[in-house]
Amino acid sequence: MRTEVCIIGGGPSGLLIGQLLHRAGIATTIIERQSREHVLGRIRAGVLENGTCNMLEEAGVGDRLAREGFEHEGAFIAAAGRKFRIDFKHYTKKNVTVYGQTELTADLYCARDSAGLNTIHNVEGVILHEVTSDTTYVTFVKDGYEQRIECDFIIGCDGFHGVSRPTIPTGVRKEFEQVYPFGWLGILSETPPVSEELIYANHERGFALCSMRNEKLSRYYVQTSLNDKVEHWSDKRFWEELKRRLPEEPADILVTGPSIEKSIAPLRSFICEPMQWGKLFLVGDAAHIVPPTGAKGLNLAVSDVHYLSKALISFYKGEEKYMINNYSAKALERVWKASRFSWWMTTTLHHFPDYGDFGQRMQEAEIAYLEGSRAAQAVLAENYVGLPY
Ligand code: FAS
Ligand code: PHB
Repeated sequence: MRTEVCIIGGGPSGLLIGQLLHRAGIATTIIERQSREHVLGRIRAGVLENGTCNMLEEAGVGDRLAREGFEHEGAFIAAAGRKFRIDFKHYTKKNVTVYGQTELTADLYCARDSAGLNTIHNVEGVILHEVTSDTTYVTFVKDGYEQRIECDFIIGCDGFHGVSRPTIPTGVRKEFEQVYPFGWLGILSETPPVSEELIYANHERGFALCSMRNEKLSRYYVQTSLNDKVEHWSDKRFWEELKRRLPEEPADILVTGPSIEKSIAPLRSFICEPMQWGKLFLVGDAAHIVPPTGAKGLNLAVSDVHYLSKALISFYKGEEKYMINNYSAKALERVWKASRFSWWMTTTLHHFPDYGDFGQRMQEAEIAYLEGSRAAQAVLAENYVGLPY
């Protein structure tokens, strides 16, 4: 088969760029390793930047988000038994929106179905061929039969463990990585959120985060050690630990209940340069990973989509090739800045076993300075709502 743009990966990146290219009259085929149910069963990001909401609106999938998303004008930082609010709206005139990645992915699948676009699930053995030539193509196996897609361009939206990034030769790509000495244990519970806005809590026992999906569905996280396992954490143990890491007020009103999802995710910062090679472009987690402390992972994928969709649309209109040739440089500018913010939130709010007393005091001083400085709060706010594209 032949298409103009072959997209590897049917997660939020692949679906969103597929939708934007379709609306510009560009043909795409998405090939996805998992079933649609598997993709839609992932519980991941929860906070959308202002720019992400605008991009979903531009893609024609903003209606349910506008109806069901929760606008948040601020968030709390908790430490040393107290909490203080960062007023995003006051410093940036913008807010963020709480709307689960699962919902966003479902909206995008629905739009793709309505447009009758080609999405092939449960593929295996995806291989990218002749990526630096004008005859690039992708092969894969579906139901035991090898298939081939001829295309003009390939977009690698296949996440951190995908096949696209490794297609760029090791001599060409440079990878930057920081693995953090802890993970996040996250649970979803059908309980009312403990707070109307998110609480990011620093504690000597470890970081905790109180988030939500709606007024009846809460999302909580606690920092865990690297060798921790989900089976070590009963619901009872989780709730007791979460309460110990929160200030008295939220801890006393926390409504607990059975977890309906429980998982541990490792934390790393990772960036691959360049994000393009020949006819291959990397988007989202295929190119970079940020620790979720800054709520940037999904949002960075969307800004990559913004830059690349504009570049491809310009190319197919017969305009100059500058945008296509400059995609990686342009995307990486924002990727590094968002990575810095995610790293800063992570190193400021988590407990690092090897920090020692001095390191712990530096963290406390950083948070105390943030509490007392309008300038420091303005910096956090403008990064959290999302830097301009
Ligand atoms: P994705 O990983 O979402 O999608 C890649 C798709 O490619 C998948 O569907 C995969 O099945 C498919 N694929 C992989 N290899 C393939 C192959 N060889 N052939 C075909 N298809 C292939 N971000 C936040 O902002 N906040 C959070 O709280 C948060 N929590 C997270 C928790 C976990 C456990 C993980 C892994 C990530 C989390 N993230 C979070 C980040 C996450 O939201 C990503 O940034 C977001 O999913 C990026 O979307 P994609 O780039 O589409 O990658
Ligand atoms: C979430 O609701 O899943 C969430 C929110 C903010 C973060 C990370 C995760 O920084």
